[in-house]
Amino acid sequence: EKKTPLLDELESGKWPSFVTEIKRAAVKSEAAGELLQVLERSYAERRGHWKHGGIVGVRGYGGGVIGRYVDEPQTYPHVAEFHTIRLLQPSGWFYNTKTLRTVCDIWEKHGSGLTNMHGSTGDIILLGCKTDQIQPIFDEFSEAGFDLGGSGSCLRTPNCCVGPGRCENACYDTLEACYNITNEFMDELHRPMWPYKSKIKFSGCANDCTSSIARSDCSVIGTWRDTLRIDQDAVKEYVAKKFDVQGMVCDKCPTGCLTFNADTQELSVVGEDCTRCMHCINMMPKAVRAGKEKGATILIGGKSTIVQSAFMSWVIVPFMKMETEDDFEPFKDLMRRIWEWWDEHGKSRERIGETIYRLGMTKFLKGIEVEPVPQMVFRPRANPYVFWDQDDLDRSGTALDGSKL
Ligand code: SRM
Ligand code: SF4
Repeated sequence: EKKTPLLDELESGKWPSFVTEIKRAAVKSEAAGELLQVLERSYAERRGHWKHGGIVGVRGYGGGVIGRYVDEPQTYPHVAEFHTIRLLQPSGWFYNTKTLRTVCDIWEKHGSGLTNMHGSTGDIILLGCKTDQIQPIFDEFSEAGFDLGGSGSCLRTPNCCVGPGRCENACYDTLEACYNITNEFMDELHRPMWPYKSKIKFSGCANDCTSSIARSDCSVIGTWRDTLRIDQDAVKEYVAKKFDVQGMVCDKCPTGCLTFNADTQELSVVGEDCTRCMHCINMMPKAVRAGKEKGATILIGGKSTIVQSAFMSWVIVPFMKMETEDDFEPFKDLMRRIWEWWDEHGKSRERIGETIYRLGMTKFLKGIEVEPVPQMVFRPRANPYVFWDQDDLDRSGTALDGSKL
């Protein structure tokens, strides 16, 4: 057994270590053993030894498998081909042990036995197999009820927060939405045909547990359109426990729409000023709840750094109902229009946010037939998408509410 002093350092802390796990796998798998050697060498030389190769995949699919080769196959023959397979996640990553055993059994039979549960897009990631094993692996996973996830210039595996599975904050059923919408767009997921990748993430509320706003081209974030519900008896219980309602909640509300009356110990909200940020609910979950009319806000354009820079997604539909299967239809239609516009106008390797950035929001909104609304921008009165009618102005050209234009 060869020594791996640098990797061993990563086993010394108190946290679980991927090195320990790969060493365990190496008892059975020569590929896992060589993987440790390649990694140790990369750490010593400070350079990677992996490269992309030719296109590898399964019949009828364009994505789901990432070709990986080591750059010195003669030194590391067992990882000369070390391809990654992506499998579609079950919504919220719920499994029973039988299913997990099935995944591991198929993978140990044909691949390295190493998994990455889960990749940060959401897939079940199976690390390391040879080219001639890809089709048999896929066939067995198909039999077991699995399908490939996304890779390449296609829709990537949609992802959701655990939502109503375990969380009382969820404003819509993220698990159902993710499952239903993934099934609808299987073709877009498996057949790369766009300028670049496109991701959808479903978060049940503005806590955004999937970080969709920074990590997906389309964020579907749960919200409500009526007013926060406040249980005044529960507010009094917080006060009795010396919780600082004024300092911790009202003073930190980003729009200053909450008022706490210290005499009556009542909390009140100006509903139309609330941006549904979740701060008060997070701080006082027993006293403050979302409204009753729940749905989702649709945002577009989030992504990582390549081409322009990292973008956060921004609002294009302030509120969409998401209660029943029928409610998903307008969302699906919207996605089709968005992808069609991007496919027509986007340059190669440009994410949708970058195409919008280059051509302008006005063109984008026209292209996808969505009316501009004030929620799309940070300060509606200083934005280029909201136009004032003469009726909105007095004779001096000042808006009727007195604000400067
Ligand atoms: Fe990624 C490229 C792995 C999630 C942004 N990503 C790659 C490549 C192809 C780079 C490479 O050649 O080494 C990696 C393939 C590795 C392989 O052999 O499998 C790679 N990305 C991963 C995974 C496996 C990391 C992980 O272990 O979690 C994640 C996918 C697993 C899964 O399907 O679940 C993974 N990549 C992400 C995320 C996070 C997310 O999806 O939530 C991002 C940021 C969000 C975004 O999409 O912008 C991300 N990966 C990128 C980018 C930059 C894209 C951009 O527009 O700026 C690249 C570069 C590229 O595509 O050339 C990239
Ligand atoms: Fe719960 Fe909101 Fe997090 Fe989803 S995003 S798990 S609904 S707190």
